[in-house]
Amino acid sequence: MVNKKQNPASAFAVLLLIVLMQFACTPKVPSDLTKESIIPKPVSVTATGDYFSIDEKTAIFVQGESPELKNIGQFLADRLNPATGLAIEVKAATAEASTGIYLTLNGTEIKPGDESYEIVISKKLLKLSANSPAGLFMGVQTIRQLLPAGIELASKQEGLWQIATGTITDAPEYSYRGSMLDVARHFFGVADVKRYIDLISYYKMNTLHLHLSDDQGWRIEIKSWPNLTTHGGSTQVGGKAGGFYTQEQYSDIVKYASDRYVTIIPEIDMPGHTNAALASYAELNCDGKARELYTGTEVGFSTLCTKKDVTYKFIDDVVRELAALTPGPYIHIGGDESHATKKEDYIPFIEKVQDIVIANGKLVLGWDEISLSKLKANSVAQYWASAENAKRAVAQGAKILISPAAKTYLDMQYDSTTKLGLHWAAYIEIDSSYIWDPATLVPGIGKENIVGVEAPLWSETVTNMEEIEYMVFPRLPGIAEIAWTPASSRNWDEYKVRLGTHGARFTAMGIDYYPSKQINWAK
Ligand code: NGO
Repeated sequence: MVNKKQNPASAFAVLLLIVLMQFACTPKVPSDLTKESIIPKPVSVTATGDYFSIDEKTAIFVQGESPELKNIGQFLADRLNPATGLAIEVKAATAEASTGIYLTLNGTEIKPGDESYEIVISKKLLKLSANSPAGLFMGVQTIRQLLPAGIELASKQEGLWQIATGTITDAPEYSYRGSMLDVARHFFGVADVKRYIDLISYYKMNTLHLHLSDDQGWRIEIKSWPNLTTHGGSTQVGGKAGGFYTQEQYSDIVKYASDRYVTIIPEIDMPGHTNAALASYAELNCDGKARELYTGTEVGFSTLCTKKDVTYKFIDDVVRELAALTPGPYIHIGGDESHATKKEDYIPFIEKVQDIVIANGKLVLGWDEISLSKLKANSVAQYWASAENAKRAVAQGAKILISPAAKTYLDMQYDSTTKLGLHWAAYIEIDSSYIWDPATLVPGIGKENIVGVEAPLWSETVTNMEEIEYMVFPRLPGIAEIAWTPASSRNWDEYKVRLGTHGARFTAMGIDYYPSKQINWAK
């Protein structure tokens, strides 16, 4: 037997190699919470340099027996279980939890509209607290973004599920943060709308405005005027079959949204953009003759007959049925581009419709043209094109929803090579859609006049979910951040790095996004 003499130098090299290999094989441990790429950017993040692990011992504890809190806990468990392969359970906690994930309300008084939250992460406990269930939900969306992108995949992934320790304190700048989906030009079914709700709420948007009627289609069942959908909903741009939501389907969308703390705002556009209604009921036309269905993309040729009593009976029926389906405060009455309505008819029409909406227990939201009429102080004008209109609304004491076409219209092309979309307002690349501040956009309209920010997606050119996603991502996360994060904490050079890391999240979520060259995308 040969007694091999150990060479101390080679023994040291082997040892070093073992140590290095271990280091290389250990997945990267997150240890600095301030380096996480959270969108929208939270108000404050501090780090304590350690990490919290989700593993087979982890449970989600929710304070007390509240079914609403349990649902939020279950929402989180359902997001964590597929990729981790764990079976994390949601348990009612009678006392403050000391390990695992703990969801709790502060104090005894719930403040319903308060979306602020705090997450305190230590080695053994991740504690999420808020003043309302909505705040807890916002915090849950942050927790998802603190884990590796693979957490969004539907099947079990190998890996360690760790979150850096520290504290996140957060609250939104604006209370209305939303997007609009035009389901009238092209119809999108319930499953697509639900996915859209999931995608916008991931970025803490809390409002989805549905553009339910236009020249090309009427998309919501109105039981007292059934032809609106059977005839008026039968087609869409391009001439293919359209579609509509039954009231039961619509309520299902409203409930799905509300479980994600998203309010649905229904829009019935009038007096213009009404060809589908005018084709469905002859009596809504001044000449008493029904119009042909329309499948083109021109605007500004149709108008309800503002002088007939039946028009207001029609509107009252529609608003009453819609209000009954709508837990949110607003009914959107459109009011844009009524080029076929005389101004002297338009002005009293909008005032009458405003009264009808209020009599049905709701508040008015309308495109900025409605400021030509006398607005109630609790009505809201949606600024899309005319600063003059928006200023006139503010002068009347009304509030503004900020949706400038040249910044927030998600149907605008990224550049001249984009295959979908329009460019009448601008080409909007990612930097342009991010670098602006709602509170300084229009001189004379400040934060105190603004309810929030909305990014509309019009669908003249957009026909399916992949196309929706391509136009909406990656601009929507930036608009969501503009609405959530104060302008003083936002900076394009820093944001574009954070957005780049979300490329891996988009991929994991199956989002078909526009891979802008302005961003260095994580795969
Ligand atoms: C305009 C018009 C819509 C178009 C959209 C296309 C408003 C408020 N009215 O915005 O009918 O679909 O542009 O970008």
